[in-house]
Amino acid sequence: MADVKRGALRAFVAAAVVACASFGAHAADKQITLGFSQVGAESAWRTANTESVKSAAPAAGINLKFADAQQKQENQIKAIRSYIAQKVDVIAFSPVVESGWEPVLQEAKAAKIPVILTDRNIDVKDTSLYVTMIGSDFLEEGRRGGRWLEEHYKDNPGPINIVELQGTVGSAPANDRHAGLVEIIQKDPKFKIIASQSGDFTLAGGKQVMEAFAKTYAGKYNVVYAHNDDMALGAIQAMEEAGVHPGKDVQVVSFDATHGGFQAMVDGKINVDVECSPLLGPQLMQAVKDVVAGKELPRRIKTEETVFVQADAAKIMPTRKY
Ligand code: GZL
Repeated sequence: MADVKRGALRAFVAAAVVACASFGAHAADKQITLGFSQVGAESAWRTANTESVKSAAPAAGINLKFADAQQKQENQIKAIRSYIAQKVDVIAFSPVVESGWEPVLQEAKAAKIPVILTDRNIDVKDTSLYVTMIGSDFLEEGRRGGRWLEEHYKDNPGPINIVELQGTVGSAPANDRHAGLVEIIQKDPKFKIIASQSGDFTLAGGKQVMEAFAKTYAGKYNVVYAHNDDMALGAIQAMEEAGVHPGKDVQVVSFDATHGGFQAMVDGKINVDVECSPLLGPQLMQAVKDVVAGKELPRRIKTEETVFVQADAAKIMPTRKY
């Protein structure tokens, strides 16, 4: 009888050890499941970003659950809660705005599910709520736009009046592309932002805002500073309908350097396009694998980017990936 009891005890202990080993940790041979919440499909940049994430997951052997939030924070929060309930291995998301994430990220932390930010950052006191942020430095992007204006107008006494098409209100790229511009131009009083309004990163939004600006500030603005190519392309349509020649009568500064932005530079309608790479998928999948493997990750993984000007656009355009 004692042997039977010893055998049952040994079997129980072995089962308990296996169970403990896999609780919270990830059995080496089990496929990783990643829950990803995407902002939406508001721009060409976002489409390229989604494609990068969706193609990188299978290439990395990762099972991807993907949700499009139609640019609504409540939809992102719902998706994250759903991933927690499904007990995914890792959650990643591109936060539509910077604030309002503590409650749901506390729930992910309590569920021991690591969170990775991609593309946009969040404003939280407890930075343990996410493992790392993979994406661009929007403040530097804004500075790059400002420095181009500084150089372009260095021999012009001004005044140089700027109308600004801002991205989604409260989003990191909108906040920082504005702040980076201001950091540079505030050094020279000839520059003045005479109007700023959000076009929500969409072509329609950019056109609508620019139609109003073109009326209110007809003949009084020198620069359109658009936080992304989609809004710049909408603004170009509005300016042309108002009889203005974008890229000539008015300098157009844009961000993303998408195919549409490059084409507009080739057509002489955008003067400078500050690159912001959407191709974050491979870096994200590597970070997911590293987190699951228990590796230490840097708090910030920055994407390397540059600035493209009209004169180089035709030569470079065939080499672009998005
Ligand atoms: C930037 C990204 C922005 C792009 C827009 O990383 O969050 O959102 O600049 C996109 O085109 O809509």
